[in-house]
Amino acid sequence: MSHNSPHFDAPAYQLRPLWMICALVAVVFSAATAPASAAANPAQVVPVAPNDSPATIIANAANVVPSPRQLAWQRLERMAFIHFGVNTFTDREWGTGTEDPDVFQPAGLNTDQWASSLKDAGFKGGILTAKHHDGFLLFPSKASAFGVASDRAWQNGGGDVVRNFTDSMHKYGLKAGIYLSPADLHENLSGGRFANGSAQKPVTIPSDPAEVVNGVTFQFTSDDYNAYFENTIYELMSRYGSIDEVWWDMANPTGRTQPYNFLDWIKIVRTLQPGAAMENDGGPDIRWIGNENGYARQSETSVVPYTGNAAIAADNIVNPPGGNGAADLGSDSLLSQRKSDGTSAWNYLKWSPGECNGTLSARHDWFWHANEVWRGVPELEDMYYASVGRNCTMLLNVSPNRQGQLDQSAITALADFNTRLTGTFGTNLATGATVTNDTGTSNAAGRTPALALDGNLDSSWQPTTTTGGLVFTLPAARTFDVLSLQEDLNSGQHVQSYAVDAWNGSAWNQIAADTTIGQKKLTRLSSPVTTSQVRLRITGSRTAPAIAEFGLFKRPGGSGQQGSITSTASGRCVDVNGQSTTNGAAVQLWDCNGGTNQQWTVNTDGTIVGGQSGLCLDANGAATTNGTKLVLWTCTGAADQKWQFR
Ligand code: FUL
Repeated sequence: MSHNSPHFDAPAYQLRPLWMICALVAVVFSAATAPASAAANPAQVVPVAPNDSPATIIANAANVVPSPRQLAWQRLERMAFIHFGVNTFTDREWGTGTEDPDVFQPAGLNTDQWASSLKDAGFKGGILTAKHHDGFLLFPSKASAFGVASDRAWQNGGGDVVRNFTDSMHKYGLKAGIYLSPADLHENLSGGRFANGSAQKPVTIPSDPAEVVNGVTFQFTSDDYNAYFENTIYELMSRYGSIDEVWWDMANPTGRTQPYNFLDWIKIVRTLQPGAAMENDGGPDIRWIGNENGYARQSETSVVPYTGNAAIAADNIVNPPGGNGAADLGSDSLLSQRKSDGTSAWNYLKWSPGECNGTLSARHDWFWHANEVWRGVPELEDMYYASVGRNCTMLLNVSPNRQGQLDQSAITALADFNTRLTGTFGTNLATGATVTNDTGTSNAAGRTPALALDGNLDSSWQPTTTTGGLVFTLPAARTFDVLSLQEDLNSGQHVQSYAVDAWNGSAWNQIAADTTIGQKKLTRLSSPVTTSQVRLRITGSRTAPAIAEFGLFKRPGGSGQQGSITSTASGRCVDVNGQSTTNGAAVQLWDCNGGTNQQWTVNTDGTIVGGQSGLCLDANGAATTNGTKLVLWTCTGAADQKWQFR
């Protein structure tokens, strides 16, 4: 199931009048004599002139910076996707649009439980499927009866999941986002408005004067479906307080084409929710990463080249070159690419940060299904390092069940994941270091080395040239196995290559080398390093790099995998009786409660170590017979403390 639909429709605005096409042709023919652009001022969109040299384009790429809403959004790092709707009750991933609204019966709906669980697990907000491809609306709309308003089996048609959701998110201080599928299987039914061939004609949005908020109305030229969709966007953006993200899914299971008036949709959101960041295959604010596994590229850039109209690019959607899944969206060689006539392949460069969506479900389900299996800590941790750790915002899907609640097992999975992250990132082991320029490096005025370790993402160390080094002299020898680097995005994304060295007592020893950084780059070392001096070397950058933060971290429990161990039959957790930390403590099943006596580290040497006690899971008395009890015991390295996962 792909987000990037093969039925991607050309947005209506791409149908340009003849005079514009003539003007474009004229530009192409006069390219050889067209002037190159001057050095760009920092901006979210920087035009590329046909004759700009590769060097000019790369120099200008260094001046592409995030809008304030993009910067705020990138710093969220962890968001939750929440897929909930008729599919939850019909056991489907894609619905049909013919569902009886009465199937939707979340008798125990508890959006406070969603919000509190997400907050406890370190998520900054959530995005709810207000309408998935089936077209069923989770809120009462004046524009369609297909939704909760016709659901006699739940709150007698008076329910509003979007209201419950947004109220709970705001109550817990979390961001609230809305997912809306433009493709609509219900409106695609005979007599429906999707792709019905109706004319684009002048409309006022909202259609119902009673829906007008603060006197804001829009005059658009829309066909039946666009007018319908625009009314729903207006309702969602005007009724529920602050909306922080809007997600338009380009998958289209209808098999038919319908023009999407994106520029008008974007205008409604910008007007009613100026702070909302909008996601689509290509913007306007957020770029879909190109897969649904939650993985970014190793060299993930937020500066992407596009062909299109630079003048409207900040409020427009255009697919990135080669599609969202292309291996390279921002290398110097891609940015420098020429057309066959020798002019630049691109019209503009745009700040276009990636979003990595993936599922908590190990089966890659978006909607809840019976006997759902959640990913364990190792997989979630891998996803985290491949998303947040690669300059991408993680959008992890959780699926409320038919009661309208998150399964306790899902909450436990999220909590375990968060325990692992807080256990790793709770203490920056570089804290307290003396930071100095490396030999041969000097910093720009006021951009001192200490700013790379002040915990402030808006202040940064900057050398005077495109390369340079920083030396961190730690207060004492420290052991770490994760490196963290963050650029100061206020001045863009610049770094192209860097290396990190550890002092081994007599020489610098390189322990990591990588390419881009951006909002955050995390590197897991294959084995822990103990040293009292670490050196960062920026070896390539589009302009003088600006390093906001440097961090050294240690994953708890060695390089082992940490989390709870649950019994599939009972859903209960492997637990240490009475939270004992003494030899001989009994190990048993108990309701999962997030306690450290239910945390285990599974090490590569076969030992399983209790989180609270640090003691090993042990066969009592080293017995080998049926019925032998399991206990905790001081780790001995003996065979009765070694376990194999099959
Ligand atoms: C896809 C959709 O088809 C899936 O159902 C899901 O919503 C996912 C996030 O995007 O394109």
